[in-house]
Amino acid sequence: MFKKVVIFVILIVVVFAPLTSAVEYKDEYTLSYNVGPNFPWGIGARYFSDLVRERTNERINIKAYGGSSLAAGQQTSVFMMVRNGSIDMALESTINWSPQIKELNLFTLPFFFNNYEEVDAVENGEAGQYMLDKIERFGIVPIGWGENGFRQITNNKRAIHSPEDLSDLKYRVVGSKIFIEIFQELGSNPLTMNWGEATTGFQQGTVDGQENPVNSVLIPLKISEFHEYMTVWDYVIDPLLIGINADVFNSWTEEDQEIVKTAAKEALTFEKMLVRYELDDGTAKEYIDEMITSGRDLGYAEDFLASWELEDGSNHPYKYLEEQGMKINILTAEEKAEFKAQTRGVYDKWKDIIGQNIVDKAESDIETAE
Ligand code: X2X
Repeated sequence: MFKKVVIFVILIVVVFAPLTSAVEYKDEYTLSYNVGPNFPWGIGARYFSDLVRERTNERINIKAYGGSSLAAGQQTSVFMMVRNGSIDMALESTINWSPQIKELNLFTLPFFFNNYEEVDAVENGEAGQYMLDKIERFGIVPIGWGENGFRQITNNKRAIHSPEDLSDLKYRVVGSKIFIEIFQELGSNPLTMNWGEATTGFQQGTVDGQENPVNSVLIPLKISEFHEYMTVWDYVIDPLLIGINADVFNSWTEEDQEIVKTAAKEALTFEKMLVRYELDDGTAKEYIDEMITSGRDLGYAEDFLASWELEDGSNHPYKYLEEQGMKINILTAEEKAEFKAQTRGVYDKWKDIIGQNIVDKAESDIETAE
């Protein structure tokens, strides 16, 4: 009997050992992001991959590719490529994934979000969870929220105070339907372009203007070289997400999955604070300044801040752009109300497309957090 048990145990070990040992790891994993390495997305991607490499003792090596180059610049194709495994993971704007995950258009409902507290409440609340679950059902494991920021408009013709000021201007927008509809409803002429073509469009004057967040894109892009006017209207918020192909994620040990998740949270909090630097109530600056002096080498983030330092050594995004020759106007409450009223049709239409249930969830997330 004893002999039989021993043989049985040996058999079990021999047959199942290959299944229980970890699946082979790849030498390198690809991560896609849109825009360049010196932009906060690039900095976030680098910080994330550094943390993962260190904490997994180089078991997981992530190589980040900017400019959506893994998708030949087609930023709205990245979701499908992570899904089918041709890219392992992405640090991506919710706008670029919104053609596939319609709920992500919640962030682009015109004038829905009023401040960062509301954005955080929705990301960390039921509405945010609903979106993450939906992404996961598509075979991508989302592991944390970062940020591109509230998107502002710039152009080379005039300051924008009312929808009429926009009416004869050509605007570059991302290839996502809701953007086209918002600009059309405002009487303007939107043109869809991938980010990779947009700068050429500004240089050659194919378009008069564009919309993007300040710290995250406009400052590192040096928008003042193309456009003289910026209008702060905070009309939509643009979060980022890190999402990993589910087969890749599941090929890692549980311990490594936890390391990757924690690294994403830390790197994305850092990235989020960088894009809110001097645009919030002071929390972001305090956080970043403390991190930079904490001993860890975050030289790439220091270089980013140094690239838009004012003469007195401080950083302020609007003052900096003004020093670069831009004219900046922040919409008054009355001016904003006019834009909000004029885009109400898009809001109502998209509320139905996104789903009333998720809009309700978002509203209650915001109320609960207050
Ligand atoms: O294309 C844009 O405008 C950008 C860089 O903000 C996004 O990827 C959404």
